[in-house]
Amino acid sequence: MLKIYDYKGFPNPTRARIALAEKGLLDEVEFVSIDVPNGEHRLPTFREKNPSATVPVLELEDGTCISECTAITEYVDHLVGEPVLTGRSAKERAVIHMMQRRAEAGLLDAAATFFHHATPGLGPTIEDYQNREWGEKNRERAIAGMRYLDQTLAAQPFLAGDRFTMVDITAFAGLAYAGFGKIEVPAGLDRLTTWRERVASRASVMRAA
Ligand SMILES: N[C@@H](CCC(=O)N[C@@H](CS)C(=O)NCC(=O)O)C(=O)O
Repeated sequence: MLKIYDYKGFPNPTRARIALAEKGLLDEVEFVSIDVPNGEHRLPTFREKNPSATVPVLELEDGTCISECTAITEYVDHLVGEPVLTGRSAKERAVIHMMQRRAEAGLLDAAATFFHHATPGLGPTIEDYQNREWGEKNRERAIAGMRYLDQTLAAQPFLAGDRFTMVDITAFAGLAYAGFGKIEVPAGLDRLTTWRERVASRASVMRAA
């Protein structure tokens, strides 16, 4: 059986759970909880699975460990058919990966950096280095990311085009991370707000989040 090491409710673990739920695989996976707030992910036993010491990690039956939500999503997307989250044609796959990186770097990672550097984050044991100025800079980056994604939705219903993809999962988790740090979505980003409501009402998201 596939295993996922994660911490339920945290934004990146939620990405993997939504991808699994979209593919109808949520019940095919054994979830192992890693106590991130108390630093279990930094122990040598966990670093053997993921040297970056982050969750989620997918462990295959042969013991291969896959970290990074994009990689986990690629894996589960190739296991079973619909819906396709990472694209079919060369063009679709390229656009999805481009937009995925924009949503990740420009929103999710920026919001995470704000949370870890400019707020108490996960507490003094985990936040052993904080740079408030860098954290604050990343609040601006996250808000710029929101504005960019809002603009993208002027021309299309989902962030990589006509269909729901892993980009939507990443950006949805990015907004959740922004919420953790109390970064508000600026007023007037109505496309982003209605897109978020649409994504939140998907059965997969309701099951996974
Ligand atoms: N790029 C990674 C990010 C994973 C990540 O940062 N996960 C957070 C939980 S949401 C974590 O494990 N944080 C541990 C820490 O900050 O020490 C991915 O896509 O999986």
